[in-house]
Amino acid sequence: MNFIDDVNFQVSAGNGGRGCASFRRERCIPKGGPDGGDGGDGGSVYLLADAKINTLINFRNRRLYQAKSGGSGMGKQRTGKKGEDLILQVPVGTLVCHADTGELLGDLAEDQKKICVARGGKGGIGNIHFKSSTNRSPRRFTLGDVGESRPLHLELKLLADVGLLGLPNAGKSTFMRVVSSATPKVADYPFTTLHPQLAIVQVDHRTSWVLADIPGLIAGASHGTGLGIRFLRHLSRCRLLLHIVDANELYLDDTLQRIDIILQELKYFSTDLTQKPIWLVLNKIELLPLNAVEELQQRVAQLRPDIKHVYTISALQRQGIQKLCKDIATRVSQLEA
Ligand SMILES: Nc1nc2c(ncn2[C@@H]2O[C@H](COP(=O)(O)OP(=O)(O)OP(=O)(O)O)[C@@H](O)[C@H]2O)c(=O)[nH]1
Ligand SMILES: [Mg+2]
Repeated sequence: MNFIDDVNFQVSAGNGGRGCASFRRERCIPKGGPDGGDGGDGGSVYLLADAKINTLINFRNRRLYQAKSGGSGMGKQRTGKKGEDLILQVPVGTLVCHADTGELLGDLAEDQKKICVARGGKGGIGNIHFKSSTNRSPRRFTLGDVGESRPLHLELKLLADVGLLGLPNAGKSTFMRVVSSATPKVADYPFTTLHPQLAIVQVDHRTSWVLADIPGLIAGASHGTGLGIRFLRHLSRCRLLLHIVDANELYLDDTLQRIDIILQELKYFSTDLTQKPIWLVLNKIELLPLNAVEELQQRVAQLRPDIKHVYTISALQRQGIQKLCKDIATRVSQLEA
């Protein structure tokens, strides 16, 4: 498994270094006065979104990430060294929550967005700052502040405009291959796709949209059958869902039950997903006998008048692809606006 989309770990910022109590001691300068410097600030822990990363797998094995503490202040008014910050790179689309309270701390939805998840402690104050007219030789100094520490829960929700849904073998990954330069694995057996993948679909030189392919769903997925429905979370930010159905199999069984299996699982996962526009895409139409495509379209229109958008394509033979991609681009830009 090289794709991980949720992890828990603790982050601890560095403590501030302690301030110094010291006095200037030099030949011919008696009572040189206090010269203890401040402690250095502790390093903070940051999360940085990086478009080159697409999984949280790097966080799988470690429970604690700690930034460096600040150095102690020293004599001759020298300030302690600042503790180094710790910057953890995460995929774009990572949601950051407090693991215990569930409070949302940030949404790293853009490349290079950075948030501080644990602030370093401030350095302590050296005795030089406590000098006053009534106390010329203070021995006072302060310890540095303790750095922040908190348990985090990171959850990746991929950022795509359009998400693919469907039973295994419907041709989702084939569709992705045909419309983009991505090369997801395609094969004639169920669950070829084991984790989500993103690709950019370039419609013309000015228009593009992002497509997400996720593993196929089967009946009972919401109860853990097959690969379950956990990957559906990656569709939660999509504007439009494409429900890909094997037209040949849909044609052979008289009911439209295949369509409902997916919609049912979607409902189990969250009603938010069922509120999204869902377009039905009947794939593999080149396998159907003559006139059967029309017959199937009529059957869908009759039995499921609620499905407003029905497209017929053959991903393998690239039929109907261009029109579908253009329509998607138009719809995505409308939904964006
Ligand atoms: N005849 C025909 N076969 C197709 C078409 N599109 C896909 N296939 C075949 O259907 C099989 C499954 O395709 P995939 O793209 O792997 O299907 P998937 O929906 O991604 O499947 P999972 O990843 O298992 O969920 C492959 O053998 C493809 O070659 C099509 O338009 N016509
Ligand atoms: Mg696939």
